[in-house]
Amino acid sequence: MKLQRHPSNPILLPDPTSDWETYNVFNPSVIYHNGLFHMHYRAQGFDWVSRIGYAVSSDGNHWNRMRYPVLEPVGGSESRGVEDPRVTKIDNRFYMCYTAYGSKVEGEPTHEGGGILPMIACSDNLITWERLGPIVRGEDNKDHVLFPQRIGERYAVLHRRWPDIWIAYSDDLLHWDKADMGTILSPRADNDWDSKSIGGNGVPIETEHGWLVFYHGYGGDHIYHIGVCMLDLDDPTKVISRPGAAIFWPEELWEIRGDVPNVVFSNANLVVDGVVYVYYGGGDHVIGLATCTLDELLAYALSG
Ligand code: BMA
Repeated sequence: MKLQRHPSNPILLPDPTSDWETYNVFNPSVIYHNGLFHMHYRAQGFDWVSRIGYAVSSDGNHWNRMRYPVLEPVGGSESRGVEDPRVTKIDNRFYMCYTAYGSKVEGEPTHEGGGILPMIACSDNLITWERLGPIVRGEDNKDHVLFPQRIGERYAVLHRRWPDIWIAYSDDLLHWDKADMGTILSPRADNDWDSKSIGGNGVPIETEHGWLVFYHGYGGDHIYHIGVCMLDLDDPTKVISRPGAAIFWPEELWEIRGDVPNVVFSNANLVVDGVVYVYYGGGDHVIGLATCTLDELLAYALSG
C-alpha cells in the first residue's frame, strides 16, 4: 500500500513577488466544505517568520491564493511564527490548531532560547480567526489536531508529547485537564521508520471500523514517513490496528532536498467521493498532493 503522487506536483510553490511567502509554503491543512477545497498553509518570507496563508480550489489541484495571510503572529509567544495549521469543522464552526513559536512563553521555557504553544483558534468563515488559547503550557507539545466531533460529549484532541502521540479532552475547548491526558501511540523501537518520534497528521477520519488516523514518524536517519492506524470510535485510546509499513516517504528531489531535507509532512488527509487526498509539505519548501482510495487504505489500515 502506497499513496500515489499527483502528476502536477508540486501543486503550490513559494511566490517570489510576495514578502511573506517568498521562500517556503508547506504543511497545509485542507478541508472540503460547500463543494470547495479550502487550504490553510504555513509560509515563510523575507523575515523567516511563519504565517498562515489561505487558498481555495474547486478540484483540489488548481488553487487561488489570498494575497495576504489569514493568521499572523501576535505577541511574544508567536514572535517567531504561527506554524502547521490543522483545521477541523465541528458542528458549524471551524477550529484551527496551530503551533505558536515564540521567543518567550508564560511558564517554563520549552525549547532552548524559545518556546512553543499548541494553540486553538476558531472561525465562522475560514478567513478571520479568533484565538481561544493553548491546550497546555510549558512543555514541548505540538502536532495537535481536533477530532471532528465530540467523543462521549467532550471535545477530543490528539497531541504530541515527545516522542509519543497523546489524547486530551475538554468540555469547552479552553480547559484541557492534564489528568485526563493519556498516551495512545509510541515509537516502535523495532520498526525503522517510526522508531524515534511520532506525531499526528490531519483530522482523524470516522469510518464504520473506527477512527482512521494518519501520523508521521522518523527513525535514526530522521527521514519523515507517513503511516496509519485505527482507533476505537468510542474510546480512541484503544488501538485497533497499526500496520508495520509506512504508506509514504520522500522520493522526489523536492522532498529529499528542499529547505529541510527528507521531509514529507502532512496536516491534511480528507476524503472526497471515496478518494483520500493527502496534502503535504515537501522539504519544508513546497506543497504536494498524493492520493489513494478510502477502501484500499482502510483494508490496509485494518491489516496490521
Ligand atoms: C517538525 C515541525 C514541522 C516541520 C518538521 C520538519 O518539528 O516543525 O513544521 O515540517 O519538523 O522540519
